[in-house]
Amino acid sequence: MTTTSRRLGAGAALVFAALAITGCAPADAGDAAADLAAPEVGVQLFQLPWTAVAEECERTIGPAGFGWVLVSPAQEHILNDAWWAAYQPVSYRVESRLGTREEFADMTRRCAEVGVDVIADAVVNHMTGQDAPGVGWAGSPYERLEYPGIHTATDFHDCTLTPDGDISDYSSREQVQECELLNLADLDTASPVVRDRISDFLLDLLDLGAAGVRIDAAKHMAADDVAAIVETLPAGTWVISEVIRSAREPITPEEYTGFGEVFEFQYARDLFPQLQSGLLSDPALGGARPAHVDADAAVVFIDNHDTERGEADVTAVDGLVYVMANALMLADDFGTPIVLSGYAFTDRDAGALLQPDGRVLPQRCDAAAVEAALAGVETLPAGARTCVHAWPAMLGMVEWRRVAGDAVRLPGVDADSAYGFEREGRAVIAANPDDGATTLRVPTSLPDGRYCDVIATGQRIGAAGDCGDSIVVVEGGEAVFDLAPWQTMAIHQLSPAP
Ligand code: ARE
Ligand code: CA
Repeated sequence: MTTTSRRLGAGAALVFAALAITGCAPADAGDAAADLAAPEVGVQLFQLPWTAVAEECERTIGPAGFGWVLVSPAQEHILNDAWWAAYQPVSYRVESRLGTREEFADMTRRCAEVGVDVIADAVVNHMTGQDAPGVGWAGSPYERLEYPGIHTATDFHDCTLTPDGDISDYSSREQVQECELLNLADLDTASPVVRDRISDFLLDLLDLGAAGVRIDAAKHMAADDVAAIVETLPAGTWVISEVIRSAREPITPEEYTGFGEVFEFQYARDLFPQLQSGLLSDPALGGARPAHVDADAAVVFIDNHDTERGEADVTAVDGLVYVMANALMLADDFGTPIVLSGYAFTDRDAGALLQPDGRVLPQRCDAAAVEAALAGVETLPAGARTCVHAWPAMLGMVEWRRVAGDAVRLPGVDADSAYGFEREGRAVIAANPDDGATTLRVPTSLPDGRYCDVIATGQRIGAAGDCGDSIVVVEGGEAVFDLAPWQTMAIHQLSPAP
């Protein structure tokens, strides 16, 4: 078992609980900040260059209290402007459109300095999906099943189960794991030579300062193969496997939880129908989740770079609904959440904006960029960053989650369309997935008073300014939320209005 122990620091949570019992927590927000639960929320910085990731860590992500970033693949890739070129590795050199090896190492160091781990996306199930010979970003030549000095034909599966060797039937375990995903040359991960090569690569990423890896297309490798590779990594390495759950398929995410965590795709799928029907309720959002991997193994998200371009019913272009979905996830007590921060697009294949030399343009999520995104992601020019991680709502909810710590999630209440719940004694959230305004009263043990809504105003701890009209009143054991259509509001112990 090499899973990490990096999640919510139990010690920090206990100190916080003691503070809360004295009843003086809201009084001195400055002191209390030290007692927040450990950073736990991640950000997927899709196709952002290493230099820009480092800056974002220092300027926004670290100070906001996020714990980790997931970056796009670092390997040398095919020459093609589409974003997905990154998922067709030509070699294991850390040299790509996103940056050099030195820049990668500098990024992990700078992020670590502000308390942010970097998780590298590792493409190890396959190499390129090209039938014609070519040359990679860093100059490495390749042809079909031949990667000089790296892999030769015997390192790959030779699938004869389908006419063209591509996966055609996901109900066949053998096809999914030994045939080609989208024509991508499928490595024989049972081979010791191949395993060693992959292991060396992952160790190199760790040497360069990555705290862990996302295993791309893990479903397409037998869990035993992935386990054998993971076993060669130092204890404590964080491993997150991408195994897209499907009730119609034999390979399950559960097979991959013995050596790490998995992305739980079912989490968002369960939430979307509730948002669309305007009827949020506990069964999908709280309590036991028989349809999900165990909370300890689950990395949860509203969308990722694939589902944003595919199955996700709610994405950044949906504004308030997207805020609601992410806020409910961040308020939840299930799994390790990650927020997606990518760029605007109309064409699914469109890559990030490039500089004349072909490198990805390092964009910054400064105040102007955030403001532009808040005005509506669908109005951004293609390629402009969505900066979701820097939206006030996300910043406010990251803090909300750290204040909530390990407090119990109490059963939700609803009235009309609105729904809300408390993390016992620490924090309350309410959402109104409907076209009409409404008022929701959520029972709470927060002291009576006026609280700032952190969804509207962002982080409150240490904030000097007032929060205008974005106020929720707690009186007589109830938090009274006046909710506009599709509004989400959230308050916590350390967000009393000044
Ligand atoms: C591109 C072209 C293809 C071409 C190929 C080779 O689009 O037409 O054949 O290149 O030249 C990404 C892009 C692909 C891209 C690929 C390689 O999404 O479009 O192909 O890079 O450049 C399955 C896998 C899952 C995978 C998804 C996309 O199980 O692992 O498909 N996700 C990861 C990454 C992707 C990436 C790859 C893997 C490849 O996150 O970004 O692809 O490295 C059901 C099943 C799922 C299945 C899903 C979609 O839900 O349950 O298992 O996901 O359908 O088919
Ligand atoms: Ca495979």
